[in-house]
Amino acid sequence: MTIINDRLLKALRLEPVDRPPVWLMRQAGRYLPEYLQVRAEAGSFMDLCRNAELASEVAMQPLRRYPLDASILFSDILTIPDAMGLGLQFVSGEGPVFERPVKTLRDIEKLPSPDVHDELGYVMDVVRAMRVKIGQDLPIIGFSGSPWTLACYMLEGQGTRDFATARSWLWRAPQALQQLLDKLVITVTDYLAAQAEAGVDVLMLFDTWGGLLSEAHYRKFSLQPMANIIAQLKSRHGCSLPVILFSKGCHTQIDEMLKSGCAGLGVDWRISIDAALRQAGGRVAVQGNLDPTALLAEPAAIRQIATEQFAAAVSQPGFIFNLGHGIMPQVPPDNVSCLLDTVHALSARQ
Ligand code: 1CP
Repeated sequence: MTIINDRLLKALRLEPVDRPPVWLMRQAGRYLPEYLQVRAEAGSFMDLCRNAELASEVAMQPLRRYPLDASILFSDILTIPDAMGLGLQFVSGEGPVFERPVKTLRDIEKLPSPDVHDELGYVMDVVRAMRVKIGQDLPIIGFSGSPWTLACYMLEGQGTRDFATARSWLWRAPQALQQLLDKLVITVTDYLAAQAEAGVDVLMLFDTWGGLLSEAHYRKFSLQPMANIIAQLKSRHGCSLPVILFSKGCHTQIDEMLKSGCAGLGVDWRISIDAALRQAGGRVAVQGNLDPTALLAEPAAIRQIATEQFAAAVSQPGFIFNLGHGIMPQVPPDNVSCLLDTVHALSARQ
């Protein structure tokens, strides 16, 4: 079945588009009052993720407000460690916490490789419910955390500023860490393939904490596992959906990322969008990269930033307009309208 608005799919194939596709990381979420209402109705955040009707509803909310060119599965990256038995809790005001973090090599050896259809079937139910609501109008982006980013939370037990405990494994027990990453490669691959079967059109790997690593460690412990996933999606599952690879804080590694087999690279604001596009050199699409704090500015400043970003990138093939990280909960929804209206007005003038 073909998708009616196929700008994102075309950009990922580096084909010409009438205007760049636009979507925003974390476009569904706490900055929207209607999201907070549905979350309250669901009970906890995980109850929301497990409820296909409500999760598909919150995925639709930004599409009703804004002219977006893609939807994204409503779920979280931490569903995989939860399915591996770590016991995920969202403590209000503190974010995710695992009841049983990975502490020893024995814990890694004991970690089950979950059957994603059994343990994570609720995620595939959300994909199918989203497809019913979206029809063929827009592509749906499925996603997973990268093995390294998932390992960060599994070893740390929660989000922290510098993930020092997780990083200490790089030095204390690199082989055990590798064993954990190898297990995660298998589960992430199965999980993304199951999302593809359920009907998503694009896959994205969120490697939020790749930028905590040295260049050499990034290549070995973050990028290589992601490249393995991309290769195994094809070889083990015959899945050839485009994969967007987003390693936050890793723009010095773009040349290495180009070898991963990805169709698109997400970049943050530490590199200018034209430099990132130039470096990608028409080999992969580039998605990004406005600093999300720009959405806390006055409308005039938002218009100016968006205009500069757009002018720098619009003429290059494979440009996907996005933020360099997720929308923050304190962003006024009107500022998101201001950003998107500006981008659309600029597109119309092309
Ligand atoms: O309180 C609430 O209502 C929960 C807030 C929330 C939401 C809306 C969390 C908890 N996760 C999500 C949804 C989510 N998470 C999506 C789908 C929504 C969309 O994009 O429209 C996606 C793609 C994610 C991915 C995610 N979760 C990442 C990778 C991207 C990133 O932002 O860096 C990470 C690191 C997480 C972990 C996580 N889940 C939730 C929080 C608050 C966090 C961050 C924890 C930390 O600070 O370390």
